[in-house]
Amino acid sequence: MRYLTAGESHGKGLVIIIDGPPSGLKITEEEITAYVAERQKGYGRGGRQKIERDRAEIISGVRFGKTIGSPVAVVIKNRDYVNWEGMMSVCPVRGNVIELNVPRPGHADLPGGIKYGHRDFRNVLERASARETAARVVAGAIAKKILSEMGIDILGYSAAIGGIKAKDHEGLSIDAVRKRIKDTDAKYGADLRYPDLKTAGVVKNRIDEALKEGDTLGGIVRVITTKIAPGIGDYTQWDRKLDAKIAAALMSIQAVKGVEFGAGFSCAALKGSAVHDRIYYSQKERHHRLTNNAGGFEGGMTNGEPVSVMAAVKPISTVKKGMDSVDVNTRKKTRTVYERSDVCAVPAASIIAEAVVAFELAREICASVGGSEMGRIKANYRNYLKQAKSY
Ligand code: EPS
Repeated sequence: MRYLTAGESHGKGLVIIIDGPPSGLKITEEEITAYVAERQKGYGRGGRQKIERDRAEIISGVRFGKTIGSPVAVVIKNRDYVNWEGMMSVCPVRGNVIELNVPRPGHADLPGGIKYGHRDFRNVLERASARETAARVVAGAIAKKILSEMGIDILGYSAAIGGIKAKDHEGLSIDAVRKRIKDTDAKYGADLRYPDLKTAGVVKNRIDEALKEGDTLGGIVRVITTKIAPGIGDYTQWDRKLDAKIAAALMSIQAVKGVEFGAGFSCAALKGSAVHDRIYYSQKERHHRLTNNAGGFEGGMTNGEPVSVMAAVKPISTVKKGMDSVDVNTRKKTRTVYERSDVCAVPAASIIAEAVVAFELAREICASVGGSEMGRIKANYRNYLKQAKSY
C-alpha cells in the first residue's frame, strides 16, 4: 500500500490515490468524512475552517461499500476556491493577481521559491500548506479500519500545547486517555484533545493570549496504540525498520521538527539498566514488559507492546504581528504580510499524526502477514499472533 496526494490549498480541491489496498474492507464516504472532519476541529483554528466542510468523495476502488483491491481515489473539494478563482485559475489567463514576494520565516516560501524559480511565493505556499493533510487523513481512515479488523486501536492526542505539558497520561490505556480528553473538552468547551483537566484551562488561556498578541503556538502530539504482534518491521536492513518509517511519516507532516519513541531523548542521559524494558514471562501474558521506554520498538520491529511515539510541532509560521524578512524583488528589509491563519493547530496535528502512523502500521502488517484480501489478512494476523504467543 502506498499513496500520493495532489492539490493546492486554495485550488479546486485535494486528491488522494491509495494504491494497493486490500479488497473486502468495508468503508463508506460517511466514515471517511467523519474522520476528515475531526481534523478540521481544534481550539485555535483560524477563519478558513469556518468556510470548509471537508467531504470525502470516493471516485474509485470501492463497490457496494467494500474495497475491491484496485486503487482508491478520493476527492475533497475546497469550498474556499470560489473566493480564489481569479488567483488560482488553471487557465492561461491571469486574474487580478496580488503577488507574494516576501517569504515567511519558517514556511517553505524561500527555499521553495529558489528551488522552483518562483518569486510569487503563492506558487510554493499553496502546496506546502497543511491543507494537504486533509487528503492524508483519508488514507488514515482506511488504515484505521484495517487495524481495527485486527483488533488494534490507535489514538493521537495533544500531549503539550504552548509549553504546557499534560500530566500523568503516559501510563494510561487508550480508553482512559479518550475519557480524559472527552472530560477536558467538555469542561472547557474547546477541542484541545488534551488529557489533563488541571492544566487545560491554562492551555486555553495561552491560545487566547497568542491570538491577542498576533502570535502562534506549537506543541507535542502523541500517538499510542494497543498491543501489536511482535516482529512487525525488520532489523535486517536499514530501510525495513518500521520505527524509521513511522518517524519519516511523522516528520513529513507540516511543522513537525522532532520525533521520539517511548522515553526518546530522555534515554540519552540515563544508564542502560534504567532504560531497557525488562523481559518477563507468564503463562497468561507470555513474554511481556512492565515498562515501555522503547515505545514498542526494538531493532526496528514491534516488540509486542503498544506503540508510543511523540512529535514536536513548531508554532505556525504565518504570524499576524509579522516578522522580519526581505522582499525578494526589491531586496529591501520588510515585514511579512499576513492574510489569515490558525493560531494553534496542535489538536489537528494529533489527528494527522494518528492517521500517518495508522497507515505505516497497517501497510507493514498487511505486507508482513501477506494476503491481498481482508479476510485472509485478518486470519493470517491472528495466526501469526498465536504463533508469536506460543514462542
Ligand atoms: C495554512 C494556512 C491556513 C490554514 C491551512 C494551513 O489556511 P488559509 O491561508 O486559507 O487561512 O487554515 O490549513 C487548512 C486550510 C487546513 O484545512 O488545515 C498554511 O499556510 O499551512
